[in-house]
Amino acid sequence: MPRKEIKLDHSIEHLSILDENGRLDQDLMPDLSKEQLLRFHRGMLLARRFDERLLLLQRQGHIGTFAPVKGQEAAQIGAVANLKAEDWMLPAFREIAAILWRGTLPSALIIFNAGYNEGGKIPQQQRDFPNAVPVASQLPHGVGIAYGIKYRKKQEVVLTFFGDGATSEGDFHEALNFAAVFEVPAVFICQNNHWAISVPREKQTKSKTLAQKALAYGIPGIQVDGNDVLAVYAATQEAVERARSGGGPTLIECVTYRLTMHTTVDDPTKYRQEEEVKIWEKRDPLPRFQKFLQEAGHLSEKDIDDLEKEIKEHLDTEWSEAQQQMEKMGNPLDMFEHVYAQLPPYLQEQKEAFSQFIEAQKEADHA
Ligand SMILES: Cc1ncc(C[n+]2csc(CCOP(=O)(O)OP(=O)(O)O)c2C)c(N)n1
Repeated sequence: MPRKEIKLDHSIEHLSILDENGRLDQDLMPDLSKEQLLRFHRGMLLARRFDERLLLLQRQGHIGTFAPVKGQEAAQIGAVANLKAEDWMLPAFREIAAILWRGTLPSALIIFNAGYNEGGKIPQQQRDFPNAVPVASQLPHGVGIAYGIKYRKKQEVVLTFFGDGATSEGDFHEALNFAAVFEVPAVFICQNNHWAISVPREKQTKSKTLAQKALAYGIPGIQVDGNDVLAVYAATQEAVERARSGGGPTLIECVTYRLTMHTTVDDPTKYRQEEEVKIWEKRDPLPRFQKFLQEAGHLSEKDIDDLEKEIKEHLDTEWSEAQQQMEKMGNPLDMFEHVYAQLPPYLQEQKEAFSQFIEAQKEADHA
């Protein structure tokens, strides 16, 4: 038999609505009220300021390591703003903006990052999953939930966040394949921030885009400017509507950039060039959106100043609240709680040994 061609009629769309200078493509503008636009702005600014506060707290030794969101606020707010309370959100470990948007308090995130279990407790009615630290593990979890939603004939949607590095994991491919075959209501948001710790996007995949990986699974995929909150919102809105109406999953690649370190234990100057960061600083999603809002007459300098003040006060209060709560926590023996109703003998032994160690330390401190 001769070789023959199987023609594949595919291409990938790239969507951008606000350019780098905050200028709008009117034809593509999603239908959003002034109030909604201002909520996006507040969500992005709150995440930016909270991220900065977490970095200070980490540098002062109040909390442990965390993964900063700086630069990726638009990708997260634009996506999650499409969810209803009954929808599900599964974050990776950099989703500070999305988590705050869904209603988690800054104090809870501070407590979580200070190492207390209590900070990771999600209220019963809030359909968010805890941070997924194993890269891409949240994708099969999300698809499992989405399968359950379909099975029960509910109208809910599952949105999962992950990075460019996650697309190299088996979990990513299994999740997309399953989601596609069973047409589950899942939206996959890939934040292509160009780096997976020290591995650049070019070394992650030979594919031209990450969005095109959708084609292999037979689902819609789109690449958007991930620093443009309106483009992310519009693409996710389409995907969420499709998922809710039985149209199955979508992969969205948000092209963005991690402006600071991978986590607070990492030094990006060891592996990336300062010039690259400078280029992306010019594409920062926050000033770009502010410019647009100001030019549209929705936001004045004074409004920004007032909001900055309000956010600072809010974060001060949340930090005091977190401190007060943490004073009542912090028994190191808590790590033995909440997994087993009855501790297995080897853990019981460890607990007793650790308890004796703590007592001995206390006595040594007093001596
Ligand atoms: C399964 C697994 N392998 C390796 C790691 C170590 N690790 C932590 S973050 C990270 C890079 C993740 O990059 P990406 O998915 O692009 O997300 P980003 O951190 O850029 O937001 C790696 C390899 C891990 N946490 N889990």
